[in-house]
Amino acid sequence: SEAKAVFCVLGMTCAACAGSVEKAVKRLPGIREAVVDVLNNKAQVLFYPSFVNEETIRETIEDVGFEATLIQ
Ligand code: 9UX
Repeated sequence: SEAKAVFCVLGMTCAACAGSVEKAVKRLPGIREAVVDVLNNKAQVLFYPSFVNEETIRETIEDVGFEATLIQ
């Protein structure tokens, strides 16, 4: 079944930052949806836990160049 994770993402300063985070997360296996809000420094991700987990998603966001913390 589906799970939801919300991350605080620091360092995004324009809409293209959010776009690159969304694109990278959506490339992972097991992602249902990723929505990144640059104004509120949030990334909300729906995923299938048998394919991917919160830590892999968090590290993927960091690999794009932003500090990410799981908040929910
Ligand atoms: Mo905007 Mo973000 O020009 O990494 S893309 S600041």
